[in-house]
Amino acid sequence: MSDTYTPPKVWTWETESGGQFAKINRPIAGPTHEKNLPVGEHPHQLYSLATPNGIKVTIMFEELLALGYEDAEYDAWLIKIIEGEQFSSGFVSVNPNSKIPALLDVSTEPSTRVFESGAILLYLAEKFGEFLPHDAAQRAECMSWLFWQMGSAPYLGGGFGHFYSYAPEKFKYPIDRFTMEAKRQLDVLDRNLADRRFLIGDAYNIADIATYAWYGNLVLHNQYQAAEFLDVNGYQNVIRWATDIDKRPAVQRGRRVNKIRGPEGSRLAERHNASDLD
Ligand SMILES: N[C@@H](CCC(=O)N[C@@H](CS)C(=O)NCC(=O)O)C(=O)O
Repeated sequence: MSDTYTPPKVWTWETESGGQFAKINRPIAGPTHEKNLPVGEHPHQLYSLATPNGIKVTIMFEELLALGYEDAEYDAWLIKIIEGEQFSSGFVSVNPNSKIPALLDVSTEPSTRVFESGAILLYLAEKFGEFLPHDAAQRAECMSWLFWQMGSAPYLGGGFGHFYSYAPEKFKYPIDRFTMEAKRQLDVLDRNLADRRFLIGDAYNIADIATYAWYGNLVLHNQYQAAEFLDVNGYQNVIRWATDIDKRPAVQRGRRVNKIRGPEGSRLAERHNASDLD
């Protein structure tokens, strides 16, 4: 093996690690600058970006609105993570972990902050009584897949995606390590979906929304330009499930919110009214 590294006794933060996120990565938490977040007129203030974690929440809002819940209206403010906007004092007060998505529900007194995409999905599902089974066994299965997604995707994104796509130099060891895991996860999903339409059976719910945002993107939208490398066609049940979800009007709307890259018509930097998407 070439280019081996002998770690020092104590790691120190000396140089940028390279790569597109090098400028924003820091080994410390907390705000870097004072700036308040904007607040619009709707009950829900979302601070986000259309990454896989971000679109989970915009899809959920659009699904709730599609069901007719007018009080699921939301303002979606753009947070440019590449410019470090997640480190403003305002953002940190909503999410001390400085990562999108972050939600402020201003319809409660006092306002309720929610961070972590899985927690936001659960909060909204409970608030509106939708996309979360009432039956205890079904609910447990839904939670299991939701938490499976939350625990698994960091290996796909922070592991596979980082070393295969973002790292300035490519090394076989981490790419092999995380490709193995990404493919294993796809196989877990594929086997589960062999005899189920959605992750827990016939009903679409927050576990599907969360999991589609990552694994649907991977198999249908060539996330990390890795569809061929991962041979995603080997996971036909995942492709069938993701295609079904991808066609939903609310999913198509939610995917466009806070999106700043891609063809015009596929992106909407901020969303403050339903008509912004029409
Ligand atoms: N577990 C978190 C992960 C959120 C996350 O990693 N967000 C990324 C974008 S997808 C981010 O904000 N990165 C900015 C940073 O790391 O500074 C969640 O699901 O909400």
